[in-house]
Amino acid sequence: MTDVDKLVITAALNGAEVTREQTPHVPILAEEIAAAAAEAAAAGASIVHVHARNVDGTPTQDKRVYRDIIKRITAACDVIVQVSTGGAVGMTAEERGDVITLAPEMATLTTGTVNFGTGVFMNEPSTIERFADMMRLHGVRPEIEVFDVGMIAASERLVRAGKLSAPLHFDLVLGVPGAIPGEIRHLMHMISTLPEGSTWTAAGVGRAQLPVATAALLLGGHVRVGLEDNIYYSKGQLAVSNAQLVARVARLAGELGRDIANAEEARRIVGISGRS
Ligand code: KMH
Ligand code: ZN
Repeated sequence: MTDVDKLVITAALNGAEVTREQTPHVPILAEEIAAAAAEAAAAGASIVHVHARNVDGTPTQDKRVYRDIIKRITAACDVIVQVSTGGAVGMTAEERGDVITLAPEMATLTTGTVNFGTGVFMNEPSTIERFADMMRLHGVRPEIEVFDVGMIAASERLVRAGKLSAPLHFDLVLGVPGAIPGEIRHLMHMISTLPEGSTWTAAGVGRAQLPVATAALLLGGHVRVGLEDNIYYSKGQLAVSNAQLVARVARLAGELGRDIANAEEARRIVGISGRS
């Protein structure tokens, strides 16, 4: 198996919206996020997708909090730290984008607006272009976060406009209420519209997490799991950690003969070059 065939597992550790009331296991403080990252990395994750939180658990895009999170994770383990530019529903574009100036290895870039539960995840064309410009300036590898199929075509327009460089790396997110449903037929359709040469990860939300992850494994894609997207291990049973969800994907991959990429291999696979 060559490096490119190996499986990149992303652990979406906490998100912006998951609360301690919903699950006591979601990491909030920087030290908790770093510990969760190290555990997830030991279980097979090579990317951690992180959101910053205030100490009371509310979401923040404060650069100082992200700086602390990145420092602690980097000290704890070798993993790609992918920060969120999505933040939380209702945040301004200005507050969301500031984290890019920290020059993390990777950051999310959503290429369209979508209903997101009871709110609207707003991404105006000017915001998307600005975030893309900032990522290019700071040497940050974008992960194109798509919640519906039109966002894939939007990212191709950004490549044509010189705002993004192909090949792109996508995260296909399925199952957010208001966005593309978490069904395999929709995953197949999304994959069929990806630009030639792209790499892709799939993330199923809620009960779609396990079926979408399994389909991605079979289809040669990469997988994202974690408490941001799904707080349950099985019906009615909370996952006790991000690592538990990662470990299940690693076991499935083992059964299917798919080797797991380490962080260095993952950097090559998703197109991060010359940073470490
Ligand atoms: N919290 C969502 C509104 C991202 O991290 O880039 C957006 C989100 C996507 O989680
Ligand atoms: Zn996120």
